[in-house]
Amino acid sequence: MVVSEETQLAEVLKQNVIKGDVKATESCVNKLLEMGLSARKIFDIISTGVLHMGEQLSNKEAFLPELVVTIDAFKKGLALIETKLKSEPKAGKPLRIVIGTVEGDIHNIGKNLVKTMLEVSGHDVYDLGVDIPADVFAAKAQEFDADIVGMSALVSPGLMSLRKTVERVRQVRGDRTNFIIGGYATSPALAEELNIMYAKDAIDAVNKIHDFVNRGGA
Ligand code: B12
Repeated sequence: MVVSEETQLAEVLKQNVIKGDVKATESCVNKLLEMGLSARKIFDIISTGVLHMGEQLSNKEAFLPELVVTIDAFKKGLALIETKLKSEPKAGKPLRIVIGTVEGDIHNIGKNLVKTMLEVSGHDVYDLGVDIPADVFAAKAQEFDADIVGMSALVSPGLMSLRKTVERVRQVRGDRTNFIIGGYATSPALAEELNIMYAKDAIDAVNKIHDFVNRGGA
């Protein structure tokens, strides 16, 4: 099988992001742009690098400092394609999404990645930040006229707040707002129980929201 120069370079780019090699990441991104690869495809490659490192961290095959340098390389690569990304045509209907990490939880790396992925997919995202009480989610969902509220929950005590947020937002918004959850403390079973969406990672989040739109949601 002949592997194209583009495919080889894409793999090298992914590895450079994983290693957190900023200079090599920037050089690969520039080369791929010169070769005519779309900003969206380059974004997918650099994101895969971060997701890979995220998985390694979860499996205890890597440590937090390694993820930090990976994210730095990702951000530097992203900066080179950001303008082009925004101007490329997007697939599907854009939604209004409020995202945040639930009360009692300060983890934000995964949430930030999901936010970036949703934004580059054309959605209008309002990021509340971390440790967000249910009432704040509900007020912002109403003010922003959100189609979707996205909640990140990595610590188990945060699940009480997640449930409360679903309740509060439903009180204010009825069925005009749907939900998507993710993070270590969440699960497909919890999502099923609450009749909301679950995403295992940022790519899955974009796909689930795309499916939601195609099913006629929002
Ligand atoms: C990094 C980390 C930290 C960092 C956080 C830095 C930061 N700015 O976020 C620091 C060191 C500060 C930290 C602190 C703590 N942590 Co911590 N932390 C982690 C660790 C190792 C990795 C998380 C991470 O960033 N992964 C990389 C990202 C890319 O992956 P991700 O988070 O899974 O996100 C992806 C998906 O989950 C999904 N997703 C995530 N959010 C969302 C949201 C939406 C809307 C959607 C659709 C999808 C989605 O998409 C993301 C991108 O692909 C996890 C271990 C783990 N397995 O998760 C423990 C972990 C979450 N931490 C844990 C704990 C206990 C703590 C502390 C309480 C420790 C302490 N005693 O102080 C404190 C938290 C205090 C608090 N109240 O929040 C536990 C939680 C256990 C539990 N069941 O409660 C874990 C699971 C470690 C463990 N195995 O014990 N932590």
